Amino acid sequence: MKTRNGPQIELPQLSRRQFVTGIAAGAAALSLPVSARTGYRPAQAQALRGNRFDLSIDYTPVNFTGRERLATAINGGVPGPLLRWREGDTVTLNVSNRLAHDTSIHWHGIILPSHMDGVPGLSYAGIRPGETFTYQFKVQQSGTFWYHSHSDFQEQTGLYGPLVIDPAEPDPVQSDRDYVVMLSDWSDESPHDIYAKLKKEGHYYNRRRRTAGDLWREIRAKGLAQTFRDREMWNEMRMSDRDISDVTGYTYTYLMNGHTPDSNWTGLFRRGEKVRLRFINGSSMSIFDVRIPGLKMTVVASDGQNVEPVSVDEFRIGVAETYDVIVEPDGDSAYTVFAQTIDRSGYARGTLTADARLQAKVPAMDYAPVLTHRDMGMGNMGMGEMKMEHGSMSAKGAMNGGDMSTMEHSQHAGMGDMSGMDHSQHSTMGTMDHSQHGSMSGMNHRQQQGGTQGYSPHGGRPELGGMQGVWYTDNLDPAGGGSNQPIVHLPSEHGYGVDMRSAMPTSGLHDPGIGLRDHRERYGRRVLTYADLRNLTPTIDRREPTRELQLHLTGNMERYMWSMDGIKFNDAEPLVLKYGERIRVTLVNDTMMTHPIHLHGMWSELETGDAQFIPRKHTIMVQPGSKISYLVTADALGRWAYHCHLLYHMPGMFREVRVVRGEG
Ligand SMILES: [Cu+2]
Repeated sequence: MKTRNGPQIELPQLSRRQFVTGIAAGAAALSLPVSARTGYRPAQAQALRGNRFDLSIDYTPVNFTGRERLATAINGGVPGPLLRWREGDTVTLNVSNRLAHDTSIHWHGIILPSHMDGVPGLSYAGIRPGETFTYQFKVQQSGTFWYHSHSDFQEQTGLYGPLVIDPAEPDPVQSDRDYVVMLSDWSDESPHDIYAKLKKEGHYYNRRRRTAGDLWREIRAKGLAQTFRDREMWNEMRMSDRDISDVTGYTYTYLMNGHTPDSNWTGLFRRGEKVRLRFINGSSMSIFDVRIPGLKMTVVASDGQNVEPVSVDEFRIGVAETYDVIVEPDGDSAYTVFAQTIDRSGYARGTLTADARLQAKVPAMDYAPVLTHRDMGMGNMGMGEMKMEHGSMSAKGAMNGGDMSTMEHSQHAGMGDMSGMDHSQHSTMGTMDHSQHGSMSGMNHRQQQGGTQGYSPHGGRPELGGMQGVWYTDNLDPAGGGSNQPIVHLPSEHGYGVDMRSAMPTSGLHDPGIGLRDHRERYGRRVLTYADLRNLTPTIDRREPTRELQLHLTGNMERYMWSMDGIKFNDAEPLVLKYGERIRVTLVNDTMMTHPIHLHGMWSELETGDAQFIPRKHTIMVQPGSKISYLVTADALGRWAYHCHLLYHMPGMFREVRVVRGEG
C-alpha cells in the first residue's frame, strides 16, 4: 500500500451502497495506526501470537495501482495479520464484522468441528454486520496454513491472511529465519463487475487471443492446411487455445505479502543462514509458478504437512495451496523471489537479501503456454502436442521429460497409428459420447470391456441416500497408486453447461503442468510435480478404500458455467459419506482449466505412488484433461464444503459433503 493523502476517496467503481459506507470508512481510516496507512510494513510486523485473538473486519483504503480503493481488511491489513498458534492449544478467536454485509472467516486446512469451519450455510449462518462471532477449538496439527472469508467474493477485496502453527514436538525442519510469502491478486474492479464480465464473455480478460500476425506465422511454420485444421478444431470447441486463466494481469496487480512488484517485499538474512519461506497462495484466481533465480529450493512441506525434502528450481502453487521451502542464500548476493502467473500475464515479486540496499534483476517472464490435445483429455498424443507447442518440443519433451515409465501403458497401446490422424477428427473426439468410445484403439482396457459393471450412475448404494457421481465398489485399485477405473461421463454431463468431456484423461501426477513441461529441457530447471511428494512420516490410516467416487469437473467457458458432473451446486444433492469409512476420490477434469479442489474438514491424501508415505493435502490441483486420485478418511461428522478454490468457479463447482453415522 502506498501512502494515502487525506481522507478523500475516489470511488468510481463502487456501488451506491458501498459508497455510503466508503465515506464512513475513509473518515475512520484517519485513526488507523501509521503502519497501516503508510503501506510498507516489514515482513510479519503484524504477527499475533497466543491463544486469544481479536480480529476486526472493516473497510480500509488501499492503493496498489495509483488509485485509491476500498478493501475489506482484517485489522486494517491486506493481507490480515499473521496468526501464530501452537499445536495442542485451544484457541479463541473473536471476529467482529464492521462491514455493511455479512462476512465469515474459514480456517483453511484446519481440522476442527464443522460448526467452527466458518462456511455460511453449512457451518453456521455467517457473521452479521455489527456482530462478533467467537470461534473456539483445539489445534491438532502444525504447519503453514491461511484463513479467508467464505462469504460472497470478499477474498478478492482483501479478506485473507496467513496462519502458522508451531509444532508441539521439535520441528524436523530447522532454519535460522522464517518468512511467510503470501501471494495474492488485487483488482481495482469490484469482484461483482469481474464476475458479470466473465458471465457475459468468458474470454473477457484474455488479451492473448490470436491475431492476424499469429495466423501468418503459423501458416509459414505449419503450412496452410495444417493451420486451418488446427484452427477448425479450436473453433469447433468454441475455445481459445490460450485460455489459461480466466482473470488475468489485464485487471490484476499481483501481490507478495501485500506488496506490489514495485514496492518489492524484502526479506533479510545474514550470511550463512538457512531461510524457511512459507509460500501461501491466497489469490482469488491466480496460479503461480515460483522460483528464485540462483537458488535451489528444498521443498519440506506441502499444505502444512512435512514431506521428504525435494530439491527443485521451480514449483507451481495452486490457489489455496501452501509450500514450505528452505533456501541457503550466499551472503553477498540479493535474490529475486519471482512468482509468475500460469498464463504469464503478470507476476508478484520480492527480494531476499543480506543488504537492504541491494536487489537482484527481475527476470523476464517465460513464454506463454498454449493448450494442446493432452489438455483436452485426449491422452498423450505425442505428435499433436509437438506440433502445437510452437514446434519447440522434442518427443522427449512432449512426454513428460522422458518419464515414460510412469505413463498409462494401457492408454498408449495403439496410439502409434493415431499420430497420423487428421486433426479435424480429434475435434469430434473431445465431445464424443462415452458409448462411441468402444471403437477407439488405445483405450483403457477396462473401458473396452464395457466397464459399466460395479458402478451406478444414480449413486451406488441407495441406503446412503441420493448420492451423485459414479461410485465403484468392486475391484478397487490398492491404496497409494491411484485409480484405473473406467472413465464414465454421466448423462448429466450432456447438457449445454458442459462444452468438453475428456475421452482419455492422463494422470496428473507426473505432469508439472501446462507451460512447465519443457522447463527442464529449455532452461535446465527441475520442476516439482505431485509425484515428488512423499510424506515425511508413515501413512496413519493404512486401510484400503472400500469405495471410490469418480467425480468430473465440468464447465462451459463461453457461458462461464462451472459444475461437477454437469450439475451446479444449487441443483446438487450432498455427497454422503459414512463416518469412519475410507474412500477414494478420483477427479476427472473435463475442462481446459486447472482447478484447485479443496475439501474441508478432512485430509485429501494424494496417491503419489507409495502407500506407506501418502502426503496429506487440503487442496489438490487437477490439470486440464487429466485425472488424479486421493484417499479420504471420513473422520469428521457434519456438513463440509468441497469446491474449486478459483473464486469465480465456486458458485457452481461446489458440493456439500455430509459425513453421517451409518446405521448398524
Ligand atoms: Cu475451478
